[in-house]
Amino acid sequence: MPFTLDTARGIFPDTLSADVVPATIARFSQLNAEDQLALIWFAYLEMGKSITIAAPGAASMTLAENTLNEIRQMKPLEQSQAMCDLANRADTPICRTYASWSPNVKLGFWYQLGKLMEEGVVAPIPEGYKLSANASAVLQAIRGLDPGQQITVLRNAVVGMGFDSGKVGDNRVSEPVVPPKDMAQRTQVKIEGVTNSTVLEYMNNLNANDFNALIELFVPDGALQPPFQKPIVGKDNVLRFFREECQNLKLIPERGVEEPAEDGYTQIKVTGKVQTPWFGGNVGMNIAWRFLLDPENKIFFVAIDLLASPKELLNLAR
Ligand code: 45D
Repeated sequence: MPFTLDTARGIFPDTLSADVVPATIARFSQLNAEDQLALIWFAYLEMGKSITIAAPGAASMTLAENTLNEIRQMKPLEQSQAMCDLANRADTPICRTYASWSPNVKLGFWYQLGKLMEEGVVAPIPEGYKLSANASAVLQAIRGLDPGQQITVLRNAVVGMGFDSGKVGDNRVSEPVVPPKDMAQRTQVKIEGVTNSTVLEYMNNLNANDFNALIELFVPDGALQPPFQKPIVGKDNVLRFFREECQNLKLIPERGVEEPAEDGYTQIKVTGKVQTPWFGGNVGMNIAWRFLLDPENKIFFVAIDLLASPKELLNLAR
């Protein structure tokens, strides 16, 4: 029987992903808005002691600038209300604008808001704010995660705020696409146990921001499944995702395994590290890529998983 998207998702079933991330987000979502904001504030302050976050690109700042100015001009109580509205996913003009932003614009907005809160320009979390018992427990759970999992929890918390993005039409706002790296600047990955040209080109093209070359490695109805998300299906959608959310990533694959699958397909699992431009070399996320290639060596499916533990980097079982 030929592969379907559903059966493809099940390749390398022994891969252990960091389920603690969606579990923590689910607990976080149950908290009231004040607790959510205070909890992120405390988590962010604590993490900031050991890992530094890079200032976002100027572009994402410009895109959020109008909304930031609007908030700046509010009275302190209104500022707190605007932030609570975001956490509550309320239907307000700001929450609708927020929903139209790509994840990086959302993160840039909060990065800036955090600075303004520190400077006292925007209403801070009240000094001595006491988290509820549940919120303290969630913060404690976050403390126990590794840095790659912590930043994923923060990112997913931020991305989930604002009005339901499915309900705001498709006036999407994202940073401009950077040109691909010059050929002379490009790096070539080496993966112990993997020589497949499509997989190597996937890594090299993504590292070079060469999304036009990258997308040609996929079959027309190919799919890509980011960590903790449903698959994105079809070349147009996958290309848009690359352009909106995948600029300046650094993929550092380490090892992998290739083996024939049914109907002339090939399944390949690769493990290694990924760095986000937000934290650079300070945070290496432990990642697995599970590729299913068709008989023409095109990508039918690839899943990207955030791994449960570093031990999983060595788990190449089929
Ligand atoms: O609420 O092969 C305050 C794909 C308090 C592509 C705050 C990939 C109040 C294919 C502190 C102000 C992309 C899938 C908030 C590979 C408040 C592929 C602010 C994987 C919110 C490999 C908080 C890529 C702030 C991966 C400013 C795995 C928080 C990328 C900032 C992962 C948090 C990237 C930031 C991650 C988090 C980035 C900047 C996890 C960034 C996380």
